[in-house]
Amino acid sequence: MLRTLITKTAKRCNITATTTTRSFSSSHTFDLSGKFEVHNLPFEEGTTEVPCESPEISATTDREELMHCLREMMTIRRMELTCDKLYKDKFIRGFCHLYDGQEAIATGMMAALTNEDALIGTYRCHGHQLVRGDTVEAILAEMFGFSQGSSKGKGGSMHLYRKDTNFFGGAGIVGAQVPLGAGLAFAAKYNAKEGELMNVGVTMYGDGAANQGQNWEAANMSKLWGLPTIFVCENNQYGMGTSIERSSAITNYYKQGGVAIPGIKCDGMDYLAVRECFKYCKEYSGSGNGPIYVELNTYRYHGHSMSDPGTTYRNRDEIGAVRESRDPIETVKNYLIEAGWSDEKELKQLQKTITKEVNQAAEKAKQGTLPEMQELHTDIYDDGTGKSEIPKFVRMPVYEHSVGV
Ligand SMILES: Cc1ncc(C[n+]2csc(CCOP(=O)(O)OP(=O)(O)O)c2C)c(N)n1
Ligand SMILES: [Mg+2]
Repeated sequence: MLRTLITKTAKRCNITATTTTRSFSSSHTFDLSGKFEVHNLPFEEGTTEVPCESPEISATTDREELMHCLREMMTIRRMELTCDKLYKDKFIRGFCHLYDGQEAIATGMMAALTNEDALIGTYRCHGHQLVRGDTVEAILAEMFGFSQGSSKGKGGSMHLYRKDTNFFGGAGIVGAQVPLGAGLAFAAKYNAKEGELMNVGVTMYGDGAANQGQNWEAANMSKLWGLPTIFVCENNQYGMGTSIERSSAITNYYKQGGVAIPGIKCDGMDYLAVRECFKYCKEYSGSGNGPIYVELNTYRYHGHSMSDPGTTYRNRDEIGAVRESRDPIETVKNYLIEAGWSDEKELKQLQKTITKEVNQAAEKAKQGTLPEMQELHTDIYDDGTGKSEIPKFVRMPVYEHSVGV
């Protein structure tokens, strides 16, 4: 079922990789069977059988695409490890949540979406900001609190945004961004052009937020109004200091739509699987079928935040086993080697280059400056005239209008 729908999507989106001009770089098709589970997807036309649970599917790609995504994922990983060090060295302070382990999600998602598809997510947002077009230098400058940073030094690690590529940011309040994502999907539908695939609103949250009441309110409205909302749970197996089994009565987050909204569970450690999953979802929601749930099965290597060593509620063996068997960067390297498109030597060299680039970006970011005092007020109040003057009273009563004055 999913295979059929994805094949159709692939055709319509014209994603079948073609042979490129480089001698060794023909396309290759990789088997993705076992990487998906589906829930309540529509039946194939003319049939009423239950959709198959473990579809066998495949993905076609080429060297250029895999080298590009590897570079991006390695950059995210190196940036996060640099943050870890800079935090310990007290260059970065306050909240800081790292994304190492989850790189295939940000990268794979963007291989299927465009910057016109609005995206909103959690405080664990460094990777999303990078794939939406920001630089390592600006992201690190933001974490240092410098005015050269992505949010002019006023947001920090949790509040990266990028207006020009429709990334509506990292949100600090667990689950609060989910209804905003439905609002972004509403805007996409409102602005849709007749006969064209709609842009979608992607609203991301962690497993720890999956049982928030507001999620269902947003899902219900999305379904009733036929909004192109993609509800994406990055299930990294843990919330803050606790596991999904201890915090959630139902851990099949892709089934949360019950009979109303379908869902897909996808291997979130595999770039190609994530890409295929989002191609399908974009086609499904963008063509007017309403919302869909996605659960990405992933893992975070670091603790929840920098103040969490991450080893009190899980053990080092478990982390080591994931690194060993499911690491998203190693998975892409293996694809490259399997297709005969690269070798250990080239991949080691790439890693060296990226380490150097990120180190240089960090050094440059350190040269930044703190925001001016007046910046405290800019972008805070919008009076609708473009002047954004701060009113004398924001919350206080107008005394002249008060009875008895
Ligand atoms: C409404 C609310 N409650 C509690 C918190 C504190 N808090 C921050 S992150 C977090 C856990 C979230 O875990 P999850 O959704 O799985 O995301 P992950 O950090 O694993 O990416 C909690 C309880 C918060 N920020 N907001
Ligand atoms: Mg989690």
